Amino acid sequence: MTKFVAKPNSSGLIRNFLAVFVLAFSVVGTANAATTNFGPVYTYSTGASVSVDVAVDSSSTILTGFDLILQGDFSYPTTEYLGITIDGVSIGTIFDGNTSNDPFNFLNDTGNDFGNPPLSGSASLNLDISSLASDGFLKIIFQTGPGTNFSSLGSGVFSGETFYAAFQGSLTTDSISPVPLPAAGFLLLAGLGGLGALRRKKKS
Ligand SMILES: [Ca+2]
Ligand SMILES: [Ca+2]
Ligand SMILES: [Ca+2]
Repeated sequence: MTKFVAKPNSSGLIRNFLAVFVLAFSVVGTANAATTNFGPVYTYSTGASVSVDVAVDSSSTILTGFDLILQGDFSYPTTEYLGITIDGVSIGTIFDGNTSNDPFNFLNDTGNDFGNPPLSGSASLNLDISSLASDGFLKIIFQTGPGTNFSSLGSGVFSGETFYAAFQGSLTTDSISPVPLPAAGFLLLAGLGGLGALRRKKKS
């Protein structure tokens, strides 16, 4: 007889357990995506690097996207290429004709003559930036390859300025809720402890 009485109670316990389980993991999984635009920034000399500080939420943990629009005379893939770093971490080399050493989707990984029309590409990333973003900034550096030879562009499409190369785009970051895993684990344990207490109460 007690066996039959126990059945509805135990299914209630399972429901409670699942509720605590779902709560614990939904707290951990809370994410906050943000996209921040940068540029345009310019270079006025051949072989120069161009840097831009992108303000990001200091609690950002993952860099998930990098959209880039640029104008510059990168028409010789063997000598005219562009290295990209974020806070010193290499993202890859573009316009070197090698699609396997960068995450961007520029067609054939090649630039164009005199930078016209401007080229746009995007990259899906999964870069841990929890330490890089803690100061609230990600510094992008565009480093032109040593063999890059720019021809003067009369005026660019970005602002009418005269420059050798121009860069603009956006970074997309994600931040996981600061609720740490141990806290979620504690919730789970508390839930399980509650179940044990209920069971003991029923037995007595
Ligand atoms: Ca490449
Ligand atoms: Ca930083
Ligand atoms: Ca060139």
